[in-house]
Order: sequence, then C-alpha cells, then structure tokens
Amino acid sequence: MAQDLQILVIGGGIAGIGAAQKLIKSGFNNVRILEATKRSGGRIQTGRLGMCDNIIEIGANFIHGPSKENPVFRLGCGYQLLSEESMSEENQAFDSGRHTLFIPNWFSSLGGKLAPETIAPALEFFMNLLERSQEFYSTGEEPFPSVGEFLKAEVKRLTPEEWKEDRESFDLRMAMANTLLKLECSYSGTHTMDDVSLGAFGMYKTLPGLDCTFPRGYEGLTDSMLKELPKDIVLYNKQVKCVHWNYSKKGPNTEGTSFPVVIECSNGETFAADHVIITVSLGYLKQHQHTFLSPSFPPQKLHSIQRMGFGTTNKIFLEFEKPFWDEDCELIYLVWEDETHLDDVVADIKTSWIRKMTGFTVLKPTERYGHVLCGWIAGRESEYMETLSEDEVLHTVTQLLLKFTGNPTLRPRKLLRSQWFHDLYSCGSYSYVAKGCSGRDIENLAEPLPLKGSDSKPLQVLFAGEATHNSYFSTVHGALLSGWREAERLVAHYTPASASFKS
Ligand code: 6YU
Repeated sequence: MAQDLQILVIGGGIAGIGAAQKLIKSGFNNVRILEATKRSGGRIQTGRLGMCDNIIEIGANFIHGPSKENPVFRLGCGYQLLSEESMSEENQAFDSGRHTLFIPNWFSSLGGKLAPETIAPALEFFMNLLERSQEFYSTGEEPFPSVGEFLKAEVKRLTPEEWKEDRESFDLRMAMANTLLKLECSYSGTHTMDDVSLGAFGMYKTLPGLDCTFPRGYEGLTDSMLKELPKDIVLYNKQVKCVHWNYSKKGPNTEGTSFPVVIECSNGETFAADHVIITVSLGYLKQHQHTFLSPSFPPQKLHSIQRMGFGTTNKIFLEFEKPFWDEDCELIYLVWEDETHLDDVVADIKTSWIRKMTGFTVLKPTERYGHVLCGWIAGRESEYMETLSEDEVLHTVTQLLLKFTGNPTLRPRKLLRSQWFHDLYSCGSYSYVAKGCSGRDIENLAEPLPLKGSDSKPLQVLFAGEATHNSYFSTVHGALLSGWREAERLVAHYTPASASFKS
C-alpha cells in the first residue's frame, strides 16, 4: 500500500518541507525529513539586529513576483503573513521585470552625492543592454558565450559618439555602468557575469507583482507549513553522509524487509526507505559529489552538477544612529570613479575586496527597522570577506563609507554579515546557468535515479531544490515548486490513472 511506503526527504528547507507537505496531503503516512542542522528553513533564515532587535533576512528577502501564479505568495496570503499593501490587486499587477524600481542615491569615490541627471543616461544605457541580454534564449542565437562578454562588447560598440567627446563625463558613465555590472553579480549569484551563460540568461522567468517581504520574517512561512505537518516529521541534527541506492541487503531495523535505499548519517545512524527525495543545495552536491551517493551519480548527472553555476551572494547589515541618505532613498549605489573599464572582478581581493560591494538597500519602513542598510557583495570577494573578523569587516566598511560620503564622523553602530559560502550545508547562496550550460543541465539535475531504461526498482532517489527548477532557479518559489513536483511524481507513480503531473 502506498500509504505504508517509507519516504525520506533529505533537507528541511522550503523544497523539503514542500515535498513532505504534498506527500502527507496525498495520503503517504511514513514521511520523515532528515535535516543536518538544528533548524529548518535552510536558506530562508530570519535574524535579529539593532537596538530594537528588529528582524532581518540573512537569506531570502523577497517574494519575487508576488501574484496569484506564485505559490509562495499564495501560501503567504493563506497564512496571513503578508501586508494588505502586498496583497492588493495593484501590487500584484505591477510588472517590474527583473528589477524593482527603487529610488536611488548615488555616491562617488571622490566623496559626495552625484546628481540624478548625471546618472540617468548611463543607467538607461546599461539597463537596455541587460534587457537585450535576456533575448537570446528565445531566439536561440548566442553571439557571445557569456553575459559579461556580451555586455562588454556592446558597451564598446554602442557607446554614443557624443559621450566620447567629453572624456570626464564618459569615464564617469563607464564607472557607473561598472557599479551596475558588479551589482548584477549579486543578483545572479555569481563571481563574474563572464561565468553566466548568455544563451540561457532568459530562461529565468519573472512573475508579475512588486517584490514584497514578510513583515514578521520569511521563516514565518516555513514555520506555518511545518505546523500543518505531524509534529515529529523533521529529525534534526541528522547529517546525511551517503545515500546507498540499488541496495540489495536487508535494511537495518526493518524486520527482514528489503528496501532499495539506505541512508547513512555522519553519526553512524542508518535509515531505510522505499524512496528518497534529495533537496540539498547544488553547492553541497558539488562539494560532496564523489561520496554523497553510492553507487555514484551517473556520468551525465555528475557532469551537470560540476558545470552548473552556484555562487555566493552575501549581505552586510549596518545600523546607523542617523541616516546619511535622503529620506525617500531606497537604494544606495557607490561609483568608483577610477574604474573606467567594465570589469566586475577585483584585481587584488585581499586588499580591495570591498570594491565589489557597490549597492546597499535601505530597510523600510524606518519606523520598524531604524536606520539600517543592507550591503550586497558577491563572488570570491564576498567569500574572502567571510574569512575576516567582524571587526575587520566593520573597519573596512566604515572606511568605505567615509570615503564616499566625505563624512569623517560616520560610523555604523552595529554590523551583521551572512557567511553563506562557509555554511557547511549551503556552500554558497544560489544557482545560475553557467557559461556552456543549458536547460538540459537543469533537467539532468532533476532526473530521478535509476535513470529511465533501467530494470531496477524505479524512482528510488528523486531530486528537488531551487537548482532543479528550469525557470525559477535561485528563488524560494522555484524551490517550493520543485519539492511539489517530486512529491507529485511519486503520487502519480502510485496512482497510474492520474499519471500526468506538472513539472
Ligand atoms: C527568493 C530572495 N534572496 C538571498 C540570499 C540567499 C538566497 N534566495 P535549502 O538550502 O534552503 O534547503 C536545503 C536543506 O538541506 C538545508 O536546510 C540544509 O541544512 C539541508 N542539508 C544540506 N546538506 C544536508 C545533509 N547532508 N544532510 C541533511 N540535510 C542537509 N530567493 O525567492 N527571494 O529574495 C532571495 C536570497 C543571501 C542565500 C536567496 C532568494 C534563494 C532562496 O533562499 C533559495 O532558492 C531557497 O531558499 C532554496 O531552498 P531549498 O529548499 O532548495 O534549499 C537570469 C537570471 C538571474 C537569476 N537569478 C535571479 C536572482 C533572484 C534570486 N535573488 C535572490 C536574492 C535574494 C535577495
């Protein structure tokens, strides 16, 4: 009976919780989640900072595209976790594309603010190029292998002649474009846009709706989902070391029953199962690719694990006594005026890692957060930052802001930074389609084992997690949908009459 099958889910992030939720609702009674840490949520992690102990999001921030089609939005509404404004029809209809339209303040490395009219042409020029770089997915052309190479070539080719007549303003515009290019690395979760596939850049789909947050924290979502599930469904501190599939011996503690999969944890515990859904991050799979599965991953799956992109985006939260930005400002850009050529990689990471951090969001509303900024930093510069002490980071960031504002007394009073790369069970922040990869690689990641055509017991090991969703990779809704997809795959397997399921 399907209800009696032992199903194990590895990972208590949104994909794992989503998979368990769907299985339980479909009548599977023996579902357990094995989670390596002492908490659920994974890359959804809400923390506290500041005088008022306000919530901050160390991992996922926004519901990207909060509208009816987005399952995270639907759940957030159902659990009453969202503000009236976020749920309004007007917000849901808003189509901002990849970028939310924030009110910015631009600061220069020469010290002080840049006038909006100086910025507008460079901003429009760069944003148009970025939009164009997403068009190649539908046309099937790929004039350059990566987004970075395309952007650099197009900036050279299309820079208006009249810009070149005034050397000084030309250099400033290039420096602004460089600020945006570095910020794009944070958004895409990559070290450099030279690593992001141009042909697949448009695969990532945006949904309508003005990005919104969870006023009481993103973790409220996973907590609410868990409350609807059996109390002991998550087994914490169970670090899965190896998934043995096509397992022929009798399973442990199974009264002689033979199970096709046996899970071995780092502490020596074992768990037998009919089916296992793996939801660990792509970063984790990359790091443990040769030991996590026995027999190992088939070559095409291993190849995609190795080739697909998984980078690091970190946040540095800073609390100030009073703001140095305008009251209506939502986003702060820093422009290094000596960077007049497009290059999103810092030459000497140890001495200049801070140059990679070119954008800060202002946490709003001020009444809730106080004066708090969230700095964004991606790539190896951000991984290096993780190795420094909090005091060193605070010192470097203070020097940076002092330089850009020209205010020698400016000093953040508190700092908190994320360290996703050194997080043992995330190993980075989120996935991207790397140069040389395509949708086929995402399909390979998602393909269950044994592969089709084998005569072993089917669907022993299934794969979910944000990196396995072909249009919403790198997001919470992509991860959730992937968990549901794998649960539905099992449900369909045991109810042949309704064997079609949505992916
Ligand atoms: C979103 C956003 N957002 C910022 C930052 C980060 C991410 N995302 P999980 O890792 O959660 O769960 C796996 C579990 O497995 C975990 O609990 C582990 O402990 C456990 N585990 C691991 N190994 C194990 C073992 N051996 N044994 C047992 N257990 C084990 N998404 O929608 N909005 O604002 C952001 C952001 C700093 C780090 C984000 C955002 C990404 C999401 O957080 C992430 O996708 C999901 O939470 C993953 O859930 P999961 O269940 O799959 O894994 C073209 C183009 C560009 C495309 N990119 C566009 C960018 C859009 C995304 N932008 C995001 C930016 C922010 C701000």
